[in-house]
Amino acid sequence: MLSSLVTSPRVLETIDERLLRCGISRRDFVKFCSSLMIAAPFGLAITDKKTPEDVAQGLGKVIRPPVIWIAFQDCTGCTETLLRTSHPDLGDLILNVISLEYHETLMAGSGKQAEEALTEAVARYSGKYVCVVEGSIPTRDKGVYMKLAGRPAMDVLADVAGKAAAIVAIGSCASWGGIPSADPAPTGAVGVVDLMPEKTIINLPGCPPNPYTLLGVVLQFAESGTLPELDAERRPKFAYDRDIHEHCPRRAHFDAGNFVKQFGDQGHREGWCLYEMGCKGPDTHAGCSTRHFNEIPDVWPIGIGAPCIGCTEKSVAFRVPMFQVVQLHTVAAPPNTYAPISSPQGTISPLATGLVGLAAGALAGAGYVASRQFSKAPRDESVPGSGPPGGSSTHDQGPDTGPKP
Ligand code: FSX
Ligand code: SF4
Ligand code: F3S
Repeated sequence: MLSSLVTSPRVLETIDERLLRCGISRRDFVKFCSSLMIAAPFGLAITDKKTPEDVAQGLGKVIRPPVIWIAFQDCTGCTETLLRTSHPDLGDLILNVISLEYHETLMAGSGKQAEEALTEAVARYSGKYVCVVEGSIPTRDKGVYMKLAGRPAMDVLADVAGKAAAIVAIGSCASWGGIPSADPAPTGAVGVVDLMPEKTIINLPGCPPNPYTLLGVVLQFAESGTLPELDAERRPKFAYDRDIHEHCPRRAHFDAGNFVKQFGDQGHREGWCLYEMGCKGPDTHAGCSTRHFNEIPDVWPIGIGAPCIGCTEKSVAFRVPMFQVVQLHTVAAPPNTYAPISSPQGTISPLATGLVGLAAGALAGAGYVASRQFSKAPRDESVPGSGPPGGSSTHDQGPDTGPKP
């Protein structure tokens, strides 16, 4: 992979020229294009109503977009997500499709040599490159908490991102501060948009985000000079327009009222809904439920049995406690108690008639319980299911047997 950084020629090549020079087969490139289409199925000009071969043909003629990647307060997970593909060849291919001019984690040079490489790349492609920013920027005490070559991160950002044609803030840290901005935010960490709101910035939050979203945005920009449609948080709609809950494989369990009550319990082992364990899926816009990580089916938080923490949402991740149950805004809370599907048959007697009356009463009672199920939480009567699992919420009170006196 490092070869991609070391052997960048002075004149930018088309993607086809580069792939030919590096001996990458057409077949591999077409496979890559189909992955791109699966990951970005809606709204991308480059993938709209085309076959993978069409996309490969169009993209092959595109000049490899110069990308300068700078990193601040982060865990490097955003870089890892780009390269940690299940097939090493794919990571290599990604670095051949874009022209990565500077990336301090991946490049061989360091110190003065690396600084010169950055200065040179910014000067050579000024106004033409895509600047990818990873990590949040410390602002407290004049940004003294992070310096690169003696300059505060804020100054490096202003210089490098300031001369870019477009800026991609990759990850939640660069989008809005992420983990470093969690209370008490000791470094005054913020996202790129907080420091340069007037610039062309696309936010790709996620901790980490899906790498194909980055590739989709960068390649569309390189091909047509356009950007995908963005939402109010400057996230591309094609990747963030639905919530996790809408397409979650555990949704049937949510609707049926099958909730995990405790990590490791029978429901957890059987893949039941993680709502009561604090899953933020109903409040989180992201494509993870349909586009998993590392190209491995089921590799995503809920897929491996962990609740979604809402990592793409500025107001949720690292703000709302991880196991706190969220309010439901768009869907009705399912009941934990259902009316029986079949009822006993037999001759009708005055006693049975009386029982029917009782059953009707019980059903009405069950409906009442269901409607009250999520409003019995200790903290806020109006918040469905609020209160941490394991606390005094409904699920640790044993089976519901009807309205309590
Ligand atoms: Fe932040 Fe990226 Fe989370 Fe880490 O570097 S978005 S901490 S996964 O990786 O910036
Ligand atoms: Fe899936 Fe979470 Fe919704 Fe349950 S609450 S269906 S686990 S997204
Ligand atoms: Fe993040 Fe939730 Fe997806 S935690 S990775 S948005 S499942």
